[in-house]
Amino acid sequence: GKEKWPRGDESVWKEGLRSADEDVSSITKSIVHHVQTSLSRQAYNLDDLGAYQATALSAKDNMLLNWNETQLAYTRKQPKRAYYLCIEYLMGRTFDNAILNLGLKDQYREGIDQLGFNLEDLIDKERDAALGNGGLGRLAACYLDSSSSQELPVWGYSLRYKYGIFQQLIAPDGSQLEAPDPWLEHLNPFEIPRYDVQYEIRFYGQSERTTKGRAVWSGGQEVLAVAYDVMIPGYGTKNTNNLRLWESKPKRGFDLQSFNAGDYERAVEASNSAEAITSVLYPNDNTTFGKELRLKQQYFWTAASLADIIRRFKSLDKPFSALPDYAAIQLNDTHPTLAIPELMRILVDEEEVPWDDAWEIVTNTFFFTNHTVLPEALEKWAVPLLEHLLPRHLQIIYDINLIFVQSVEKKFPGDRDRLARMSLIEEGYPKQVRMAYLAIIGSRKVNGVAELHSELLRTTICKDFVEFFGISKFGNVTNGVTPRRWLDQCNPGLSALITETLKIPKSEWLKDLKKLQGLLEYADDPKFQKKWAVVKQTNKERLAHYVETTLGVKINTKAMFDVQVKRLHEYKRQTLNIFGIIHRYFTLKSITPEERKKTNPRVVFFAGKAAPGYYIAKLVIKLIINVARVINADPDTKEYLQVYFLPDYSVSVAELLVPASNISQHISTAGTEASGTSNMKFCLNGGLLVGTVDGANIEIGEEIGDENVFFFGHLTPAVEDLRYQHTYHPVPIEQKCPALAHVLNEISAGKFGEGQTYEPLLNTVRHHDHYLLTEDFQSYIDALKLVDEAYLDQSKWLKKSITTCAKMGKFSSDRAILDYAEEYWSIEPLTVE
Ligand code: GL7
Repeated sequence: GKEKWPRGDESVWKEGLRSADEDVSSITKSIVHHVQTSLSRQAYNLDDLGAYQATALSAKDNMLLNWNETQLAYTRKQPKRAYYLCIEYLMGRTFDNAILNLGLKDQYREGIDQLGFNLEDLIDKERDAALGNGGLGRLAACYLDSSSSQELPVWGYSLRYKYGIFQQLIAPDGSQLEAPDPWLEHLNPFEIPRYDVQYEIRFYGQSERTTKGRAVWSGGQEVLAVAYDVMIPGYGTKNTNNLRLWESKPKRGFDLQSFNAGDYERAVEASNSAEAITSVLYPNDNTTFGKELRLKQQYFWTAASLADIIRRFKSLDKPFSALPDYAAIQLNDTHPTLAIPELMRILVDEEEVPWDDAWEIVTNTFFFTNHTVLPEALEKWAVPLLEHLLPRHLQIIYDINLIFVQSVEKKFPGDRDRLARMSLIEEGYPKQVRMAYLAIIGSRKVNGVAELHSELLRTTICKDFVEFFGISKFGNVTNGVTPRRWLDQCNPGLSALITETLKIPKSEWLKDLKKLQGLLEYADDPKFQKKWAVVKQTNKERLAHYVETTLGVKINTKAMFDVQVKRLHEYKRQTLNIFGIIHRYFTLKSITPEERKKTNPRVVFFAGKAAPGYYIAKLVIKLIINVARVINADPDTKEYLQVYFLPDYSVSVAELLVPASNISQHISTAGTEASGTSNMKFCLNGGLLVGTVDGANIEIGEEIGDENVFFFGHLTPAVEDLRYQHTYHPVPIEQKCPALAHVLNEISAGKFGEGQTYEPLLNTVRHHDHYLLTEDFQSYIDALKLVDEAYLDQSKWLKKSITTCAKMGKFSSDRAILDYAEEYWSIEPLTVE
């Protein structure tokens, strides 16, 4: 029998219930209260950091009320839920976004003002939650914002890394240095520890098969997973979803036996190894790093998340066959693929569900998104490592494979090559488990992240699986970005201008981004264009101010701002950009001062981190910085060309860069960038795009009109042929592309510092040229020339800029998350009253 609740006198309880602080005076009261109690500080004697913390705690209280009501509604109404498993979430800052989504920013500004502080200063005190590398992690963060805003019951699951992505420092010689990111040093006001939500996670040990395909897994090491919850407030709704992060802890504080024997080091060894699991985010983007600790992270996170999901499902008192009616689990890339054998283990070994029934449940519960076709990013785990760390899971993977391969043989009798190609186990020394294949066969549906990418998946990596399962299993959901953070929050000037022009409340177009189309009728209007230009100029000045305070340089804000910010990767071709800059510099030097005056002044910004072990990517950073040094100091050209590398790129730095761009560059070799998402952010803020016919650039062109995009370069179908040519019929670079050859020679000759340093980088272009710089360089230069010409006619340019923004509606992450909800997960919105 359930207890009656509340205990005691209900009216006393009710009187104690807190309601939201929505007016200025309750907000200031709450802030002062937190100063006195939570921070234990003298109320009158407070610095910005303290004021930020108290204010953030008051915002958190407001979110908590909504969070509680949302979770209660989910528990009561028992809707089908979706769980988004992503090993990284690049959240950035929370406070500003929270008060915007709560609709309380004006009230907070006024309250902060009354207390003698400035809201923007306090916002700047927050450290980014940088638990991700790049696009993949930021996409996950946008999807959480959209799931709450669209009132969809979605929870995220990930790891609570003690250290996020490293902090990037630049040494005097231009090298990247890495420093730790101890982001939890100060109190994190936005997380709620859940010491009562804990699971034991096993590693190593032995697995003994028993009967009916079951086994008993025992021994080894047991580690505790402790939950921390992060609230995800929706925009203009009470719905507040949850991001649950797991922290690893030793099951026992220390080993008492060793401790009593005086061996203190030994006593804490196991506890250190348990804590190591969630210590640090792996800093690789689009490449695998096959280390045991990474595999431990993956299993720790998926096992804890599944245990949590299953516990919640069991409280519903339904048969296991109903799991797919109550839960959809999204595998974001292959990192959580161990969830598939783990759910089989839970169902078969622990719940005694027959194997075939269990497999039916599994393959109706999981969904898999692939985020890249780069071969170096496709995860494979060595069989001996898996066997050592997760002996039971390896058995299960072998059993899944046996049954699968038999069914392939049945459909395509005698096709040995096909069996070898499709097997989950890749032969070799050592044998390896192909995680993408496991994810494909264990999921209900598979998708890519832009039209071109999804098509490439169907015709390459998934080809055999399309022939086996049929085409309908392989879909596409083009990525999106949240217009709350990436327009309203980062570009308040533009947001206000849009609202004033559309004559509808902000909340309407921010949740239905196609409404931006209403701007089209003003695209030619000189008055509107003027206002549009003023907003851009203000954003450029804001960025210039940031650069001045961080790098100590003054920037010409009248020049065109050209931005390329993203992880350093050969396929993204920051090299093309810096070589193009050198080419432009030489051209400027070769003309008369009078001719120079007629050119279009340009300031180029780079930012981005290189994986610490990625030698060539680090060389590119060094080259950019040393080229910038020479060019920025040259009195002949400095008025016409300036180059800056902004260190330590982050979500917060992106929020300054994105609104300030006139053009941004997305110039990957065709067929390599699965989607890209910053391309969407720049265009949404009225920046024009210089890009290759790749990833989501293509769909952006389709939406806004190809005449508004500066496309260049070879198309995807040509790439493979060209690579073949480069390997078997190489043509010297001097012949293929003399302009580029000249640039490389000048670098070699020491024009930008010791030429020898850059040889390994230059050789990647001279030989093989896998990313086809020599093939695309000339058309890239031509495209930039068109940019210069177009920029001369400001009225035409502004029309392009306005049109671009107006037609970006498709790229809201609201559209993307609704696609997933309807076409994949079969979940429905649930409004919290
Ligand atoms: C990525 C893709 O490289 C990027 O193009 C895409 O926009 C993003 C989100 O789908 O996923 N894949 C990947 O491994 N990383 C990405 O950013 C790190």
